[in-house]
Amino acid sequence: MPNFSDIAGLLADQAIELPSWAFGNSGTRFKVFSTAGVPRDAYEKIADAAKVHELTGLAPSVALHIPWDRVDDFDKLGTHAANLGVRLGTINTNTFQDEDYKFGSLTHVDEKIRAKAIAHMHECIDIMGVTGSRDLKIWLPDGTNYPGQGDLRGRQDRLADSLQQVYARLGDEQRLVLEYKFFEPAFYATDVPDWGTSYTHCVALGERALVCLDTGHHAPGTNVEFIVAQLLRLGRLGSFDFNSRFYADDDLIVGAADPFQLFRIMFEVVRGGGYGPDSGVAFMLDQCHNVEEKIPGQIRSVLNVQEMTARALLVDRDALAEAERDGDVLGANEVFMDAFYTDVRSDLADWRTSRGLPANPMRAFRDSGYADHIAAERVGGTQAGWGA
Ligand code: AOS
Ligand code: ZN
Ligand code: ZN
Repeated sequence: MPNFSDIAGLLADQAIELPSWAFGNSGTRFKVFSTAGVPRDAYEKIADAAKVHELTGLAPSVALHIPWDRVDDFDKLGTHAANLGVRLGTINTNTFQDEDYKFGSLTHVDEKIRAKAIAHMHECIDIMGVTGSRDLKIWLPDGTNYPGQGDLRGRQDRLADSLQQVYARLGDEQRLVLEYKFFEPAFYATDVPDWGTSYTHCVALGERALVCLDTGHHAPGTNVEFIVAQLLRLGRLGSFDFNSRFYADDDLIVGAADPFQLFRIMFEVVRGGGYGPDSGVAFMLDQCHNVEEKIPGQIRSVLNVQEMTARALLVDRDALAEAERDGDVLGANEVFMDAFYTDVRSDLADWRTSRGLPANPMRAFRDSGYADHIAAERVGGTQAGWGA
């Protein structure tokens, strides 16, 4: 098995984008709990995200959600981010919080509402022009709750047409990433339920349309790393929304529910050429911290991704290939598991120290006084949350 020193250099390539909404209040349909010091606007969300990057060196960009993060001057927001050592990343569209979208957005039968959804996405692309963002991320709430409620085929046809109109607006350096989800908020049929549907639409659109894989958006038991391998093989894996789940779209801290799955996913990423600055794969978190502290929740998340990436990089690929060729089932499995069971935590602490980062970012955050500082400072105004 390689030594940690053999892979240490590769860890410098890791960049995980933080979602602005992770710093706001969030909850379930039962209750949204509030937290002291929660950001009141996009500027404060970016400040919190920058703190995560300062302590971990792993999170150089922040994804925005429109309209939640709409500001008067995106140029100014970009400068604010740069001053804090981060940049603005993916722009997420939102067609799920408007009365008009009750029966769909890009798939709607009413041409006026469909045009409104397309116009929203065009506005997001215009914002990308100012923020310098590469990716427009589309997740749709579209779908139906009862058989017969909508014409499944007609909805696909309208979706294809709408996506084409959105895609046509992209600049040469910009990309569209289409996220899939098998259920919720629609419970019978979702219009982009799986990677195959997303892939089919992306291929029809063109080279700059790619699939976004949210790790929490699959039926229980789905082999997610197989989908990773397949999309990389097809050259259409655009981005990850990382989170973890016990039951459905739980949006819990990535690697918390099933670290082994995260390891298997990162192994396929490395195996398939998806790791590294030029891979074209964007690694993002899509999480909500309902009961735990939000900034430490994000720190824990990026550290979990780093830890499983390090273990995935430690797999002895030559020994694995040999065992696979020889039909040595248990030998191959042992090579794989040896890397998974390797505790890299103290090596990672040394790696951080060598780069001028705190050995223990969780403790460094606790000791920094930042939580008390924002709790005292951010009083009044409206706390921004999921949907605010
Ligand atoms: C929804 O389930 C998706 O995961 C989206 O990525 C969504 O835009 C994001 O969770 C923010 O609400
Ligand atoms: Zn997502
Ligand atoms: Zn989701």
